[in-house]
Amino acid sequence: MPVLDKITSQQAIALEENHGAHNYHPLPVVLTRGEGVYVWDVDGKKYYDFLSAYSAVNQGHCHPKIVDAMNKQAQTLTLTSRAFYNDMLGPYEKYVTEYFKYDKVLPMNTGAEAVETAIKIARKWAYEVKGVAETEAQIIVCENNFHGRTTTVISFSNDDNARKNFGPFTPGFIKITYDDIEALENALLNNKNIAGFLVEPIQGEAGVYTPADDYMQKAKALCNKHNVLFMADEIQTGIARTGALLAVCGNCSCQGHCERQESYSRPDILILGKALSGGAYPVSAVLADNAIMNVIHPGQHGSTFGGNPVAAAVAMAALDVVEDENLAQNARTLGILFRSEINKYIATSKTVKLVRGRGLLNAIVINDAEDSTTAWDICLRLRDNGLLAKPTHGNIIRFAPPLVMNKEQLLDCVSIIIKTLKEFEK
Ligand code: IF1
Repeated sequence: MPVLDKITSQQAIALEENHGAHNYHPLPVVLTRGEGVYVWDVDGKKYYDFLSAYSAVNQGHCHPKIVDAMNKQAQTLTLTSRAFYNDMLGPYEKYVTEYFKYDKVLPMNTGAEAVETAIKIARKWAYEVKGVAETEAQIIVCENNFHGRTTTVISFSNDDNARKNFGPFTPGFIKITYDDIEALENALLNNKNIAGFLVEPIQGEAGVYTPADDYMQKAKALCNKHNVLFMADEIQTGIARTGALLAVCGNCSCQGHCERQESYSRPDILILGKALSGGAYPVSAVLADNAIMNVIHPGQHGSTFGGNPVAAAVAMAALDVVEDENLAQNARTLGILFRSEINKYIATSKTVKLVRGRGLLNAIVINDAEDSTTAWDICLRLRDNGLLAKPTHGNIIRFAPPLVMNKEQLLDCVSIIIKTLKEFEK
């Protein structure tokens, strides 16, 4: 069969089943097209996308400005490697460092690679600047974290499914309870070997677990006090998703650009991915100031594709869109509306325990055993009713639509969700 022939859902699913590794369990829907907040399946049925490719498509599917930048650059120059200079990387590096207010950026491709990069930078900083004895550096991480799938990153996961039979693991990580500032203080006390504290401002995979409003600020202050790098994994929470340019900004509406962020919770190492490209292309980045980033010298880190001209063009367009279309403010306003509408329903519901989140990164917790299939069954029914979402650990459904949604569309989605949930009330 020629690969470009139209195929049915059943054929597409069978092909993946037969020829692809079984490392995913997708919701049975086969998508062929996307535009803004919508996606269409191979039969032409239209859905609201309430996952946004795990918060990569914040700017909406196939945003014309991003697609245009990608097309133009793809026709001009796609890849030089870093063996030579190219005329897009420098302008992108200037753009992205000014955008997020850091001295330097190290460009990579996927989120996990950017986390690996941040870990390497933090360790090198610990040895060469802080003065930790070689091989002794430790990084503090949180329980129930999700930072990616590489062997080092899963070394400090506590998800059995993600770890089992993938060892031996990389040493040098200390795990503490999330959203527990005392636990962080205890881990920092009397330990001179800590290089950094790596943390998600909101834990996505753990079910959109949202910490206390002042957790990030307090963690940052403790890191400062103990000369430890505060490393924020904003791969999922960043780029306007939670109602501010960065989630470490908490409930402030500064879009990451204000004094409050500068003085309280500005990460020493900022890790970005996903929506840095609007979901058009794999683009990730690690940002830091010179005192930290300058520990990296030629030959010590890199990637064939990192910082390629297409990635540079796409990322600049994607970040332009975030500003042009005021996506942080929109996510903030619609998020408040979403949670208040869902909360009205929850007051009458036996099926849903609670809704939580910030901006347009939200989740509902289903009132059923953690290992029951209720959340999955609800997602199948949501699909039938024209809205795509995916369960996460422990009977939780994540709701994260593209940030280009408008109020009318959001209320339409709320009514689809409530109508569907009602079908599950006992
Ligand atoms: C999968 C979750 C989301 C991330 C944070 C790094 C990475 C991710 C905070 C790695 C990636 C994705 C990967 C995806 C599932 C998904 C996910 F459910 F696992 F937790 F988004 F919520 N840091 N998260 O969330 O980035 O290397 O994938 O580019 O299928 O593994 P990546």
